[in-house]
Amino acid sequence: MALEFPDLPYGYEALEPLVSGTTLKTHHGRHHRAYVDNANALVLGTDLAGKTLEEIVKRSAQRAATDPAMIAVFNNAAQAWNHAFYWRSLTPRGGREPQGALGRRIAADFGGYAGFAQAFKTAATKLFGSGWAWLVADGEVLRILTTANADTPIVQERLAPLLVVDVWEHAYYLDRQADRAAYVSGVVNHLLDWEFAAENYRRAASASRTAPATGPAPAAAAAA
Ligand code: MN3
Repeated sequence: MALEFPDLPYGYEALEPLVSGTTLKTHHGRHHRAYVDNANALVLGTDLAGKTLEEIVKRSAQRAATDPAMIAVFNNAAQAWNHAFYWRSLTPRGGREPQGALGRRIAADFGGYAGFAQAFKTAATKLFGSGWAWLVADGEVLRILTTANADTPIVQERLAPLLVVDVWEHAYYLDRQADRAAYVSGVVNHLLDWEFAAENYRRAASASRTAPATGPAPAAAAAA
């Protein structure tokens, strides 16, 4: 079965004025769709055809070191996964601070929500070139992480993404031109979906409680 191109979870104009309908139509309808179409075309006739998107991302990441053809599979499949997660990380009803267990964890790890927001904005704004800014659960601890290009934390077994913000220029250039900081501030202050993050955090926390003890972190994770 081919990979599905998911609908946006809200209308194209739902995030205005912070993210315009024009941006969302292009970003979702052209960029995200192209990643899904390319991934489908690239796995056709290979043993990755029919696998889930997450499996294709993980297997192509593992094989890319020895099989250069897997680099394009990874780039397109990972971008398809990252974009689907990004749409769900945003909501027109955002702007409320995280509550409950996730809110307490953020207070513990970042010295309060304001500390988190400032650190996240700085990381997202300063990331050089194209990429993504993530809030991830790393075992019991929360971390802010940036990845370049299509890279995604789901290839690291111990990391569970909670939220992501796309900082490729196509995410903001039509609205903000070169002012990435304004886009990032608007998203963090008004559009992050903390209920989605809390759901991801609950799932990650219960998985880490039931998981067997693991060995040392892989080198890639330690360097990230
Ligand atoms: Mn994008």
